[in-house]
Amino acid sequence: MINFYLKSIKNQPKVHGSVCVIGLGYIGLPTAALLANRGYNVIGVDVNKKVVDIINSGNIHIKESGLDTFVRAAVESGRLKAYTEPKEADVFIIAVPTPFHENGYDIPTPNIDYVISATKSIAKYIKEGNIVILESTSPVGTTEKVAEILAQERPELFKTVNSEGKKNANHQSLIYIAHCPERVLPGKIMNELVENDRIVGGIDKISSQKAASFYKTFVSGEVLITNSKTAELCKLVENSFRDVNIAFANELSMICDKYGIDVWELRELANRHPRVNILYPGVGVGGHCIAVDPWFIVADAKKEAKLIKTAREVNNYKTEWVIEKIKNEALKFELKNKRKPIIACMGLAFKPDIDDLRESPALYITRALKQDNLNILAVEPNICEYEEFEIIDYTTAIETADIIVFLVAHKEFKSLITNHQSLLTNKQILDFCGVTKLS
Ligand code: SAJ
Repeated sequence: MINFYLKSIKNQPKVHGSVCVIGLGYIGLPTAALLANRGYNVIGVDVNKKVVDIINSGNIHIKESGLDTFVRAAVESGRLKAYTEPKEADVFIIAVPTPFHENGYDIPTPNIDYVISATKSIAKYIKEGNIVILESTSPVGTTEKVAEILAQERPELFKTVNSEGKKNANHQSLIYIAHCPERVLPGKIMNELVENDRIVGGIDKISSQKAASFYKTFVSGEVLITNSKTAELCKLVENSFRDVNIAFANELSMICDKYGIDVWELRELANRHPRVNILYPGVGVGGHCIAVDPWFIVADAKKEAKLIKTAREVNNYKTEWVIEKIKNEALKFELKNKRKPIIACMGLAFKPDIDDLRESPALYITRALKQDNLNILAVEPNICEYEEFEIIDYTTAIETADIIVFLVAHKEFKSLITNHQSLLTNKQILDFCGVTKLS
């Protein structure tokens, strides 16, 4: 796909203009590289000088399939240059993190300080006719906040004008501001940036249209127009939908355990109903999106978002439940064998077949077991080294361990089950991710 996209660009209509991308992380850098390969002159901005230097040398500071090829091509073409300060451009894209506030809140509450400072940082470079797009996942109302800040910093760009440019009550600004949430799946970012449908919500109709025209120059999916608040909530709802459905699967797994029922068999059978589609239970929900975004709704709609909040709690509880299960099995082993077991923790990443450890429940579990003085062997086939644990090759770990705990359904583990069953004979297996059940 990547080489195909790079080659196919030559046949696409030429684009003109420049784009300034603020924040060169998991979304900003792939977007900047894609736009540069599409033909835009891209100014990539990051506050971290190290990141800027790495990118300008044609390299990358994050891992994502195909990203290295895109960035190298973009930098070599001279159309992607990174800086620590913004510059003038036709389009500004804000793709900075929106973490939680550190403390002082009973419910995890989004902190939009980076969005605010990014907005302030571009204010002096914005000119009449520019498009400002917020891509960061944001609580409802953030795009309007961006507009407010720009109006304070550059009031002359917010003169009330009508189509003839004369003062009237339409309150249109001379720039266009919209939210276009990123919706790409880590591991498939380069494909999904191009192929996914995009939602574009402007602070007014003309902003939506202008921003949508820009996305149509590099997105092959549909570009759908709405207002900024709907676009903001749409992104949060997509991830909450998934979280709620995973919570259902996780809750089922605990109910099944109580009755000694195999949840994987139950799931298969229930999913034969034409209108049932239960997701996979696991060790909890990780990554920087699904475990985070639902709180953006709950923090602001405390009374209304009861189901969304409960789903978050169920998914978090599932991780603690897994830890307790493993500890109980370790204790039983110790009572029987008069020594502590060696436990192989199979998988550290937050989901199968990636090396991303962000908010990973598998990593959290492995850490918790180690802190409880259990003998653990950390296995992660997608990572060679990790500061906290020695990473052990999975065949060695299986040979050495007494208890094998499958935390992530990596393809290596599935093939181990299929092709090397004998290695697992006489081992106690705890499978929390269905690796022994899924083909
Ligand atoms: N998981 C389960 N059971 C399942 C599916 C997933 O336990 O049946 C777990 C995974 O193991 C992982 C977590 O959920 O720990 C999240 O993984 P994921 O693959 O569902 O999603 P992410 O976090 O990698 O990416 C999501 C995507 N959102 C949706 O699918 C609705 C992606 O499209 C978003 O762009 C991304 O969040 C984001 O950036 O918001």
